[in-house]
Amino acid sequence: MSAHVCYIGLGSNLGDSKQILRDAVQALSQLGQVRCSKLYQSPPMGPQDQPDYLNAVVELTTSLAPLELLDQLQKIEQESGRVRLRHWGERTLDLDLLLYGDQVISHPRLTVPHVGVMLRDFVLLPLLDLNPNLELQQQALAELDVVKTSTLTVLADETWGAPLA
Ligand code: ROI
Repeated sequence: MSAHVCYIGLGSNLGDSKQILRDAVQALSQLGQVRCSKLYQSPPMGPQDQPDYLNAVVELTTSLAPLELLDQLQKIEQESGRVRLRHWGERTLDLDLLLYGDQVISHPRLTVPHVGVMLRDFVLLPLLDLNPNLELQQQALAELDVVKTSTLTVLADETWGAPLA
C-alpha cells in the first residue's frame, strides 16, 4: 500500500493543553510515522475572551485514505473528551487535516488543502518547521507576509511531543 505524507494541525485552549496535544501525538503515531513541529502559544483567532491556544503541526506518513484518516482524527478528538463551547470558541482538541500529499480534495466532509493554511500563522510556522521549502499553489509559504510578521511564541522545541523516557 502506498504511503502519503500528510500534515495535521493541532490546537487546544481548554484543559491541560500540552498534555492533551502530547496524547494526540501519541495517538497519531498509531496511524503511521510522525514528526513533530515546535510547540507554539498563539493568541485566539476569533472571540478574544478565550485563553491563548497551544498549536503545533504533525507530519504523518500514512497509508490511510483521506476519509479513513479523517475518521481516525475525529475519533482521537472524541476520545480526548473533546469539548467545544461555541463557534470559533475554546476547545480541548482540534485536529485539522491540512495537507494530504499534493492532493486537492473537495468533499462534503473534507476540504484539502485546509481553507486556513495560507492565512494562519499558527498553522504556517509549525508547517515550516517540518518542511521549510513547502509550496502551495506555487507560493513558497515562507515568503507569505503572515509568516514574516508573525509574533507567535515558541514554547518548546521539536522534542515536546516525544513520550517521556
Ligand atoms: N486560534 C488559534 N490561535 N489557534 C487555533 O488553533 C484556533 N482554532 C480555532 C479558532 C477558533 C479559529 N481560533 C484559533 O478553531
